[in-house]
Amino acid sequence: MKTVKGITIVLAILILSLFSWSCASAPKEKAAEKPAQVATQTAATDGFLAGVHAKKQVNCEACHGTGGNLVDDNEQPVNMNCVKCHGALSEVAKKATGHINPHKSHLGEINCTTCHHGHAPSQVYCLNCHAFEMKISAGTGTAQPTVAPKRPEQQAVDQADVVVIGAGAAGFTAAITAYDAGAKVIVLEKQPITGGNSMLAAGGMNAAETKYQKEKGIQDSVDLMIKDTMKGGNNLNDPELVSILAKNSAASVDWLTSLGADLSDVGRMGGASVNRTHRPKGGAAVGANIAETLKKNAADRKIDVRVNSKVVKILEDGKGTVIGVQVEGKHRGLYTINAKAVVLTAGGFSANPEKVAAYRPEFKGMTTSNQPGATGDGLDIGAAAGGELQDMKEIQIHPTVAAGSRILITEAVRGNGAIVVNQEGKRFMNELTTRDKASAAILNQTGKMAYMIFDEGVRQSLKQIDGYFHLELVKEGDTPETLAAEIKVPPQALKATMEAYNQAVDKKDDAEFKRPDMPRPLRTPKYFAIAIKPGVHYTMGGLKINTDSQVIAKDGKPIAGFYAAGEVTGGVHGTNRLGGNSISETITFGRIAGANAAKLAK
Ligand code: MEZ
Repeated sequence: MKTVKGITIVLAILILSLFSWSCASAPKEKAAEKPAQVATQTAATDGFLAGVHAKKQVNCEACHGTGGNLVDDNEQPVNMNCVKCHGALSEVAKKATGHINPHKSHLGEINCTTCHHGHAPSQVYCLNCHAFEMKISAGTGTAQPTVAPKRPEQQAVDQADVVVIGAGAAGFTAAITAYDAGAKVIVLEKQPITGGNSMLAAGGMNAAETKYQKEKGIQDSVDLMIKDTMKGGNNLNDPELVSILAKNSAASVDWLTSLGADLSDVGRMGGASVNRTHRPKGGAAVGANIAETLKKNAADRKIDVRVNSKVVKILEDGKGTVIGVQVEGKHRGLYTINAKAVVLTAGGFSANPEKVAAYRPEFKGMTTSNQPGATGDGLDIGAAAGGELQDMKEIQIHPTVAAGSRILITEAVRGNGAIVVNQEGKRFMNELTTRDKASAAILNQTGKMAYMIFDEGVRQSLKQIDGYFHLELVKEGDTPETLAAEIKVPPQALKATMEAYNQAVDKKDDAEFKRPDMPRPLRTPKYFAIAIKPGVHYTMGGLKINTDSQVIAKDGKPIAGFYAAGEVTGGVHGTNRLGGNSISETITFGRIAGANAAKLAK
């Protein structure tokens, strides 16, 4: 993993200074009887934040309140109290001085307790994917075995019309749609934050015949999107699902923009015949924009979203109808939610190396671009509830993950004009081919790696490239030769490659590699390179669904009360998903699943 050098982000200093700050605004509830277990844990975990607080005379009640309650799974009271004393995440971020600011990230406003823990070692959530040099206050020590809170003998059973499992784009979309159709909805997310992989989505959302394409004079059609998607998936896709994806794609863009998302920029992805990948203005990353939009809309509607809440079982009535879920809450423990419909939107398993290697031994040890929660538990509980799995061996390797990291270099960089060269400084593929072919070509090169090469023109065209500079993944040079020296490829070879490419752009004909779209030449200094290697990105297989997003059982019939959408399903993408079709799928099938679940619940 790459380390960002020269910047030691000493969170400890910040946190400790915050603690030494007089906590005058700490809730001054009358010191009622101390919750016995909390007191025991605080004493026993002196090194952790509870102990640090205790030394500053911030007592248990300041975080936990009175009356012996521990915390809810959203850790709401604790987080509210963190904010009361220390300020909101955005305010804390202003006090940081480091190059990388963990309080201001692409994860948005998240709970303080995502990283900071009272009774266990604190851990920086960013380090699940990044390798920053970060220290965190109360970050070390051995957690005491958790003292199970005293619970009533009989756990209360919660009630909902629709339970949604997984709070990525598909989950939020299903939840908002079901809520707007009048359903009482509960969303369950096992991670401490919402957003899933959707929040990391970079390049954009595919849609055909949209108002943004029309404004830009782009000639596209639903049929062409179907054709491209089927071809990209080597025709193993379920044609009915592909048809639903394409036919509803423009309406899904309209739905998202009506909620406040920005999808006004349109670019090209591999395997697409025309520009149909929608993203925010200036080429900003699509995921953060969509995730924030969906989260805000769920919050505005006061939808009950529970993090730290892992579904361990989907319940059925013995006659094959799904009737709810069993949940393991981080604090609440095991409990049940009765529901009239369950929508599974728990994502894929790219971040589960054992599962990936079990299906595809040749991918063992490969990095992944996915968030840590993408471990495939949703597939397991869906299959245990009777759902049929399909295409499980179809695992997508994204060609361009920054070498030695988990950071995806979006395909949009190539779409906007970057070329890919090997260590000999030569192009070796059509940069806009499909991911299966591009990854295979890179894995055939020296060191199984390559470099993405681009110029200032490409950089200016795509805002998300700034992030790669911020993460210090980019090498630069004033000329192709100086750039070549930086990345240790033969300077004359790189210069010749770039000149040949620029001539192909001028002639609008890439005779050698047949790249279909060359939006700009690479002639504007400076010149840039990012070292890349393929990494596990997406799992095309999953639960079989029909066009109503109902989960199909092994006997071929839909399971009553059970819906699924997004990466947890199989069939839409065949053997290879086209870039930009994932967000499209999550919104379109999330809307279908949410609407049908709400209809059933009425
Ligand atoms: O759909 C994707 O996976 C995507 C657009 C990824 C990317 O390269 O940005």
